[in-house]
Amino acid sequence: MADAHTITNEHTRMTETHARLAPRPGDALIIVDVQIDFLPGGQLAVPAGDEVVAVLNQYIQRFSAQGLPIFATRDWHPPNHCSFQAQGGIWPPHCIANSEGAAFAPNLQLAANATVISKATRADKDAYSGFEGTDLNERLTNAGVARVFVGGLATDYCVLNTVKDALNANFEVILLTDAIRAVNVQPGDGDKALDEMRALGAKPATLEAFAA
Ligand code: VGL
Ligand code: ZN
Repeated sequence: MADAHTITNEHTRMTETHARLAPRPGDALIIVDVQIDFLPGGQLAVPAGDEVVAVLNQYIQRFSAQGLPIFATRDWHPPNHCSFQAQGGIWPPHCIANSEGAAFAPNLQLAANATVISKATRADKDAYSGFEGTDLNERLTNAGVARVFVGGLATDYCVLNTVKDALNANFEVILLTDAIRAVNVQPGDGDKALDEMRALGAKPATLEAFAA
């Protein structure tokens, strides 16, 4: 029947898709700001932000198993940071360096070999991107990375800006859409950020594309 042929083609196409997305040398995982203050109950809670953790743990497993580099950025502010309302900023105090709220989500299974990148550490400057004011670009380049897989919090701020900087630095970007959540200060901000990242060349993918 005609179906057999269709199934064969479909199978071939699926296999190719999986092969294309299987992590390989030159890939790195970037986990953005999965910190207690951004989870429900935290100082700047991202709705359903906790849902990214289990998914990210699966990506971490894949990358670790293949010995591929993993980077975890963290928002790491001084107590008088300019982004806080008391200093005229728009945010409640959050992710104060060394505070409990600044710690990574306790159930995030960060591999021992993960590299932590602290950002927005200066009182007078905010930095939504993991590349801004850090050595992330240099570290990726030194590790021979060409393609980055990005997930974490929040879609409309730190994920968006990290992805834009990665693309500007000529990394290929796979956006892990099942491992991001938005703050949505304005309704639709998360969807707008997704559209913008796609338009700039980030390629969306989910765990399904990684199935063995
Ligand atoms: C973030 C707001 C303020 C983020 C950081 O990680 O997305 N959002 N600081
Ligand atoms: Zn912040």
